[in-house]
Amino acid sequence: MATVDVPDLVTRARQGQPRAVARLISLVEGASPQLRAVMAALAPHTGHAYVVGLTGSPGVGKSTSTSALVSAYRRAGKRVGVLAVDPSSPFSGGALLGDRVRMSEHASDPGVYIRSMATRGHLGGLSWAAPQALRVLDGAGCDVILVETVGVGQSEVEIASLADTSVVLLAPGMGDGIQAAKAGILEIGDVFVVNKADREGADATVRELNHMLGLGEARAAGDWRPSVVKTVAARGEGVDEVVEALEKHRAWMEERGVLTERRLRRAAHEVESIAVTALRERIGDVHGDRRLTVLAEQVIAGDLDPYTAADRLLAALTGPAAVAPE
Ligand SMILES: Nc1nc2c(ncn2[C@@H]2O[C@H](COP(=O)(O)OP(=O)(O)OP(=O)(O)O)[C@@H](O)[C@H]2O)c(=O)[nH]1
Ligand SMILES: [Mg+2]
Repeated sequence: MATVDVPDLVTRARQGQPRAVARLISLVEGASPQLRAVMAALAPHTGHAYVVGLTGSPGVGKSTSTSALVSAYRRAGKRVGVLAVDPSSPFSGGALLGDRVRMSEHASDPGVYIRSMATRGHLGGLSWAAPQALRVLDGAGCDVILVETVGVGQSEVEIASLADTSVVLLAPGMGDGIQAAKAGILEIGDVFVVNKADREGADATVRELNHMLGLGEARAAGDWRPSVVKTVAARGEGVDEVVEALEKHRAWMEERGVLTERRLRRAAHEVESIAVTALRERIGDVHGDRRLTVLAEQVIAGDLDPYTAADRLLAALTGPAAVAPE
């Protein structure tokens, strides 16, 4: 990949040039060595965006809801970023093509950035790349960032850990409530949306959901009681209520310092994941390294136990080359 003029690119991204934002996210996706400079330049401009994660079974209406939420936030004059993350695919584009079509009404709006990102095959995967893409969108001045995960499973829970507020979408008649309970999705939802409310069974799903949320561990007084909202995303119905529920949750978190707590946990996770990735890369380099061979020789000779050898290896890996914290 050609080297880029990082300060220039960051300046242009901050001015709201979509191509510059796209280029920065490509640097994230490509794990570019220039990322370090990008993140350093962006750091003073981050911390402003409100991050909302959207999860739910395939076809439940995540992209349609995301698009409707973009419209709602645009009406309120907010700059919006959309990140569609596909943890199961090594390619961006393909599986997300349909989403581009659904988002196409926003394609020419300069106040909206839409980006899909594949994270498989990445060292550290989702935990490594997605937060950095969020930083780019945040630094580019987005007020709200909507993160949709394509695919199911563990990634939903991971996305939840990326977001300030997590929205779980369900649809009537799919046994979705039960599925969600099984997948541990009930715990991560701050706001629940029963989409496709134009279909039969929406009220039953809302009841089922309210029941299951009530049955959960007795909530301490003052705990957040998740909102349940019915929508027909395809027609934009109920979307203002979703925005309202999101704002309510955000205000609740701000009042109690929960937002800061969540962001602290996220940043800690991000730092840890970068450190682990760096360490893993150095360990990778060490295969066939003379230092490792010498340690192995000492182990088979009985001169060294494997734990001490590992300690020495770690010390060698993190020692001279590493930058010690001040
Ligand atoms: N009847 C009805 N259909 C809807 C509604 N919202 C979305 N759909 C349709 O449901 C289908 C799937 O919607 P998407 O928004 O692509 O769902 P998704 O959750 O993003 O799907 P994946 O990204 O593939 O997991 C599309 O054909 C939508 O038009 C709704 O409120 N009612
Ligand atoms: Mg989708």
